[in-house]
Amino acid sequence: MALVPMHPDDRQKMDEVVQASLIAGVHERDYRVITEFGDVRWLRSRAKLFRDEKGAPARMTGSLQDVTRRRQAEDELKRMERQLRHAQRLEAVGTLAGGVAHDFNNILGAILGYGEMALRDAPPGSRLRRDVESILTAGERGRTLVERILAFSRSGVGERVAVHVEAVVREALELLNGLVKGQKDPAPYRTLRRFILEQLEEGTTDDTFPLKPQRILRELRARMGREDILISDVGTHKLWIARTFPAYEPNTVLISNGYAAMGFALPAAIAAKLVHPERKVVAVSGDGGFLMNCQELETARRLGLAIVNVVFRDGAYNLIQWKQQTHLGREAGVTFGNPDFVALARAFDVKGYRAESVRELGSALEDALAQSGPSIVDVPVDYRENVKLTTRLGQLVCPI
Ligand SMILES: Cc1ncc(C[n+]2csc(CCOP(=O)(O)OP(=O)(O)O)c2C)c(N)n1
Ligand SMILES: [Mg+2]
Repeated sequence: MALVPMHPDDRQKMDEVVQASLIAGVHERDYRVITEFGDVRWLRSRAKLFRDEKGAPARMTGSLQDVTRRRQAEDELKRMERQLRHAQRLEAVGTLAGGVAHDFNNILGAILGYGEMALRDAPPGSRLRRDVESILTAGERGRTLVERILAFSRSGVGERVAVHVEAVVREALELLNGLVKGQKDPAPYRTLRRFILEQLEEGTTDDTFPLKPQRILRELRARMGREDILISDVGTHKLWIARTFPAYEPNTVLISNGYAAMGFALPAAIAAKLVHPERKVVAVSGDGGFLMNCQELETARRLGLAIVNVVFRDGAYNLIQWKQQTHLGREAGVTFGNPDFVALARAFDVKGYRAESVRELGSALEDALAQSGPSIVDVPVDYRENVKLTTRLGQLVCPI
């Protein structure tokens, strides 16, 4: 071993390894050598001991492999891991510092903002003025510090620009005033209100069967209190409700708009009743939408929620049917058969009513509204007056 130009730092350890292998019989160890050009290279020594017949060490045979590249790659990997850990620690410190600095910046905002306002009222030369100025100077120093911390954490602070809010608000008000000029006239709103009431009134005298939407809604409105809640599903019935059913208090007529998901009314009514158990809650659905979520009758019954489900029954997806007729002059795939809704109610062990006349509708609603659990009121509807609704509304929307 002495002949090998071994790195002096590895010599002692290698001697120990060789000594130990005299007992163990083998060794494997990496060590460094210094070449004639002064480079350091890594060698892997693997050796096996052979003994004579008396068991004394006779010779050692083995191999030396240059593993410099592999060792360098391993060292590089370790160095990079150390660097990564260091960077992660710095990142964490930066994030923490950035968070603290942002909070502190907000606090300083209040100190400097109120300080500046206080300075306006502080008489020149007064002690108050000097004190406030000292606060502001300290605050400004704090802000410089915060900016440095934010720069360190690489999250900049927004530039402070004085905004004269009063001027902006005044200008906006003037603009708005100009826009709403002439709109303050309540006449168009009176017209709309009159239209809504007229539509409902029309229902008063119309006893034809199947019932017209206005008539059904009038019967319903007459039996519901101002704070009671009506929830509409999606379909033609919704248009009639949205346009003609008066709401007296906020959030008492809830309608599935936007994506307008059918099947909304019953689950929404369950929620409404849970929130307002003291109010009456009515869910109005078309037959199509009601059949999409009628399994929730079980939920309503289990929770003991008095919800009246008025089902506008026309055996069709009327809103779609109406559109097809208007745009194409024909229809396809929009009619369907219904179950017996009274029997369906019985199957869920809830109350079921069928209105075969206006009078029956009135008494069914009264009875249903007095129940302590959920119910279905099946109402055959005649949608032939839909066109009347849109024509009249078309004339009405323009003046507003
Ligand atoms: C989940 C869902 N599917 C489809 C539609 C599209 N859509 C809107 S209204 C409507 C027909 C509604 O029929 P119905 O519930 O019987 O009410 P009606 O129009 O007959 O009053 C359909 C299919 C929708 N809004 N939501
Ligand atoms: Mg329908």
